[in-house]
Amino acid sequence: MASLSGQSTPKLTSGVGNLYYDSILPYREEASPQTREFLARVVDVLLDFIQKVNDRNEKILEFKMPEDMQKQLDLALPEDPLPLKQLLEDCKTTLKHQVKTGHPHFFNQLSCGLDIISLAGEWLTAAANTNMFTYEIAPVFILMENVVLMKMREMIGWRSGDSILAPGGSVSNLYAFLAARHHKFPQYKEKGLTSIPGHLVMFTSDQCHYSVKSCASVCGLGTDYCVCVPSDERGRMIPTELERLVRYHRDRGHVPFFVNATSGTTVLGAFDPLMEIADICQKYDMWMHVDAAWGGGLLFSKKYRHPRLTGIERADSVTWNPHKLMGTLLQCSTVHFKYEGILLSCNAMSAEYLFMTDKIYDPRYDTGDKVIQCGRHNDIFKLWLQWRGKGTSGFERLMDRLMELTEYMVRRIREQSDKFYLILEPEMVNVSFWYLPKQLRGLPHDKNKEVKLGKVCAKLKGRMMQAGTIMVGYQPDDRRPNFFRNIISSAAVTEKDVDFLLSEIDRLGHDIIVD
Ligand code: ABU
Repeated sequence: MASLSGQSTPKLTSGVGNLYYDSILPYREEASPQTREFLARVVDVLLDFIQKVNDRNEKILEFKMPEDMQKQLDLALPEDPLPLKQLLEDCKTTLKHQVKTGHPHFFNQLSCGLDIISLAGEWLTAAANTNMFTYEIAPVFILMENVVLMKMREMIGWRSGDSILAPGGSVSNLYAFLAARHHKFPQYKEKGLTSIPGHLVMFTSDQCHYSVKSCASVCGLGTDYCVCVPSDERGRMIPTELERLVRYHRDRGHVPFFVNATSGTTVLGAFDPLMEIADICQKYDMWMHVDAAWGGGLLFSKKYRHPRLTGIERADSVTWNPHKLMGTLLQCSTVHFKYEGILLSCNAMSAEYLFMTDKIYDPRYDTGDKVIQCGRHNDIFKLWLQWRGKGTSGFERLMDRLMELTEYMVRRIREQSDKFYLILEPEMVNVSFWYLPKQLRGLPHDKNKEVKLGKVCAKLKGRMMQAGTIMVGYQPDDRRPNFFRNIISSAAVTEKDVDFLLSEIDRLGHDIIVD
């Protein structure tokens, strides 16, 4: 593959390499050429990395134990400045040891891949280096947020509402919790706990993301009052169990007020039945939040949206992370509300040094008072640019492709049932499976064998890391010991990569022996 940077090893001319930070912009107004050369070589380093990320012959990582990694790196913060040539070397060394999460053989995380248009957006964002709290310092980006978030609300099924970008899905879920409490107990903001007539209780499935439980801890309910509703064998909340638990708590004088339904659970990729949950929320006057951080992307797909997300329009709030299935660069998380103005009403503190009401423009364009943080990173441009590049239809094609590849993987696993055990039929791009080394093939499948298969996961993952050729995550859940969770969320993946993944697992694992 030809070099993306056009240089075999990006190097600075000695005239620039020996300069220090105070010999280029902004310290030296006349130093544009030197500044450009330095930045151009840094870009060359980035381009070389991107090329390696997309090269199937490259390893995903050269794993080193932390103590050995430390020996390979000079991380010390010097007393005196270092020259630009050293800083360029630092950039190269950093990327040399970085895991290539955009590599077509990286299946380890919900966020995989390296979308080039979104990357271009992130580079521009860094250069613009602005804060998102007021229109006066981020005019274009604020307007972009309005356009993108309105479109996302429309896709959920709402004509109006409120939305914000937050630093990750966990914080998005926290925003939903805060808005729900504010909606039901508007006095809470001023009067605090005294305004609540009993112990608040929230409900979520036993498969939910741990951040939902963290809301109960952070917001003073206590984790005992985040009630885990049992899920069925496929990881979906059981609505009759939800209703039973709501009644149980109501009958004890507690205040059931918030239900989190998950659309795309982190491990199994399960979708809670939104219609039935919405009926229960309506019956008992509870706020319905949908954590679609993972599964939200499927809203683009006519083929896969239903029945998975049917009923999402009945929710009061929705978390949806473009940095997951949509492949927007990390991080890009959104949270949406059915009610216009709820974020300001809930969170505004009216700091006079930022949110003056006598500005020359309509202060409703300032978003900073909607949030509990002050400074807010610009996460919109990379999404907006990516959406312009793909079009809505491009995202739909991506969703359908990722789902089709997952179906392909399931087929291939079934065809090799001596070596692989599919744990359940996936609803999304999470494929849960065990690998059977030769030692465990041909034996009846029982709990005892599952324990052994669980031990295989840890050993095999260790071998994957040492070989550096593939990465797949594993975890236990409350029904079974360790099992693999494979994620196909990268646009780089093809059928050939799925075949490579399965054959590489077998190459690395066939001789594993466990007790
Ligand atoms: N916030 C959930 C991310 C988990 C994962 O990538 O596996």
